[in-house]
Amino acid sequence: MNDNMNKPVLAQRVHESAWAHVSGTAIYTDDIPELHGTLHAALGLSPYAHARLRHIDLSKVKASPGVIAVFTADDIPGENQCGPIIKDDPVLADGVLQYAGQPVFIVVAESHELARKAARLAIFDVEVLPANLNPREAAAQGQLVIPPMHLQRGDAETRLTSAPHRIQGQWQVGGQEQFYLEGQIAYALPGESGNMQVYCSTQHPSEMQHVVAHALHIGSHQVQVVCRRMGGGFGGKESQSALWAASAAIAAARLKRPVKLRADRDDDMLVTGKRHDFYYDYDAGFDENGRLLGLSVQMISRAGFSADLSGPVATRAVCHLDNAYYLSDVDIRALCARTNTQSNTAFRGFGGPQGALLIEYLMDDIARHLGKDPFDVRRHNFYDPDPSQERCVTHYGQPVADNILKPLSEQLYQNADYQTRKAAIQAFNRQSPVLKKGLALTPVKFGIAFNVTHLNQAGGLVHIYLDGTVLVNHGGTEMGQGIHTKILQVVAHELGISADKVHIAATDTGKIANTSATAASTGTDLNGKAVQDAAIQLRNRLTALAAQLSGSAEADVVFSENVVSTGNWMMPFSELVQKAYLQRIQLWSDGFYATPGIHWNSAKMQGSPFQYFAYGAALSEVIVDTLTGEWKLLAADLLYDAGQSLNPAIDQGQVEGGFIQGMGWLTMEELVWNQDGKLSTHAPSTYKIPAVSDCPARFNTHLFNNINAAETIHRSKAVGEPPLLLAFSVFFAIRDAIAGINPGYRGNVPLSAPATPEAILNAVQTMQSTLTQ
Ligand code: MTE
Ligand code: LUZ
Ligand code: MOS
Repeated sequence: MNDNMNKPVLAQRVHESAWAHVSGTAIYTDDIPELHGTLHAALGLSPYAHARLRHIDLSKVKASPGVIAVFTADDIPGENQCGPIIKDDPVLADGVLQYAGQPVFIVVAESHELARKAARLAIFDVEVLPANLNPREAAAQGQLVIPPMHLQRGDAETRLTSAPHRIQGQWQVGGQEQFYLEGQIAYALPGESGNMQVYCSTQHPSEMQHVVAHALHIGSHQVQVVCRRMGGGFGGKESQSALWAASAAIAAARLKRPVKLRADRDDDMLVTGKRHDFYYDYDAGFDENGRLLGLSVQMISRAGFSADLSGPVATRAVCHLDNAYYLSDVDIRALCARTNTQSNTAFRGFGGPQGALLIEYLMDDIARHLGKDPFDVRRHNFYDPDPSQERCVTHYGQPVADNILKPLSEQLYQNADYQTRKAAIQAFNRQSPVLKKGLALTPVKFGIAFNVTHLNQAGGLVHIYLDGTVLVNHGGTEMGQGIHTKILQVVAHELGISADKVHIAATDTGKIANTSATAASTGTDLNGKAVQDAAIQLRNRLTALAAQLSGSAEADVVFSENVVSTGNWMMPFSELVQKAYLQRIQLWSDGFYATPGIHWNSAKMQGSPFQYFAYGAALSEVIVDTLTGEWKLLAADLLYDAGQSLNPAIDQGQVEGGFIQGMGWLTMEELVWNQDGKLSTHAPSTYKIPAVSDCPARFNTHLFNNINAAETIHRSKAVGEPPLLLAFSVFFAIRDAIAGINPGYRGNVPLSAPATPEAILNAVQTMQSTLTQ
């Protein structure tokens, strides 16, 4: 890869930590040298899905070798609470056990191993209560963590009854474990006057600061949270790092010693929430051409025992039910069911994938019902690109003003040879009784901005030192996605200096206050603009000085390649900085950004919640073994709209990674709870995520040539989450292969998601039975 020093932005550049990552020198929270006297904590977990806790006998825990102390809910100095929006999420269970795996006590010992061993020795005296493990049943009983949501436009009921064709049914999609490689971890260091410093692997340092302050009953100004990087977050460290930060801090405050709490994989998976599994009831009416006329949908999500982020996740699901398609007459309900399982949370896409997947399922069914090509039906339902047309406004009232669905998907259709390959697959399937191939081309439209409007703000802080080097702080966190690299590029560009002169400091609540989570794919959009604001202020001050020193107009001053020049006059950037210092010019600046033009009425579910849309399309080709249900992805062609990409190398990595992660969700990752409500898939031995060997032999990723219509940082577009939805093409290619068993069949191919080999085999057998009928 070309490390382009001359062109800091809009150019390929290696990840700022790439060398440290591959050489093992990158410092993660667990690698921070431990202070003398550091103790290690582990959590004691509930063995019951639902029970009243009468008494807990901790004598064996306390007597276990190396144990220093054990803390329960009663020992928390402040609030026993870590719910991000609704306060229904205790740090430690108090009185009632709400899921198997819920933390009940903290044990602190001389070593990590000794703490973990002791944590198993508690004796629970409980009254077992009936556990609700089924989201459909919970919703039917009115067990919801927040009130139901309802979005309505037009008259779905009338359009459904008058439609020439109608399909009704139920479907569901499974959840997904974030499976960040670095597990949850926090290292709490007590300071003087009751202050607390916490190193934590988190997407949301400010939220950790506030949760710790409340738990310790101190002010937020007494808590400092620092995160240099995460080994992945994927949404799982947006709110749910709080439990770990609070527990470590509570123990550290009580013992006045540094305490580290590092979850091992099993505990991490048993304790923390995942992507919500969704349960759908749908009723769709359409015409002969496959155009949707009316749609009524109810979505039930598994919230788990508490609300966490289930509300905004459901809102995003409702707002992405359209994916790329105009919905004239719709009625959508969303229910967040309370179950006695982990509290589900953010996961890449944040409900968007669960909403959009259903409409893609319907597009596929409509095409099969009418005997049409699924991509033809899809493009026939696309939003109208003409902004004066009614068919360009989303069901929540936002016009799709920057619609490039047609040119983008047509480009992929042509370049990836959809027609030729479809014909070749049909020919292959005719002569191949056991192995069947399939393909699918699916589009993506994804709204960019937090759907909670006030979260769309960010801060930056830029320091220029006297040697001309620059230190940058901003509110975003690095989880591997490359935000620090992009931020560094933005600052280097504004100051006309090479990237090696810029360093991005660890994210620190003491540097930038009241930050939003690095989430909703907005990290670079928000923080990039904030640091640009700071850098421009500094450049303006230096420009005035350069104009004065050179006797030329400010408009003629150029900052480029570590030199400041106008006409014949030039001066190294570092020299100009020293001159500025001697003239007592301020050499550091803050910056701020708030996304303009967005608004949202949550009661009506109407507004313009997104700043713009990101688009993409994918064509996947698979082969399925109809005797075993095994399958393989043969080829994937991905096209993604990153606007003017700040860094095409990083964006390509995000597109490929998101796609493979989405493929894992829809085809191999399966969460299973046993009849007692214990998650039995809590380690890689039983929970299968995609590996390198699952990448297709033909794997083409391209960025669509586009410029963001919205005025974003260098007109780039967000890239973190939307590519996950490109994996829909894999699921529907598998469905297409199964349909190949009986090409004349005009019904629903009954494939459930995830399409594991078992699910595929079930669908194959059902399809085979249609042959003999
Ligand atoms: N990429 C890597 N390597 N690791 C991650 O944890 N998280 C994803 C995405 N890409 C993630 C990732 C999620 S869920 C989000 S919201 C975005 O990155 C957040 O970063 P951004 O806003 O800077 O794109
Ligand atoms: N909204 C959203 C949110 O669209 N994405 C998020 O990650 C999020 N997180 C918290 C609250 N609202
Ligand atoms: Mo990403 S799910 O918004 O952290």
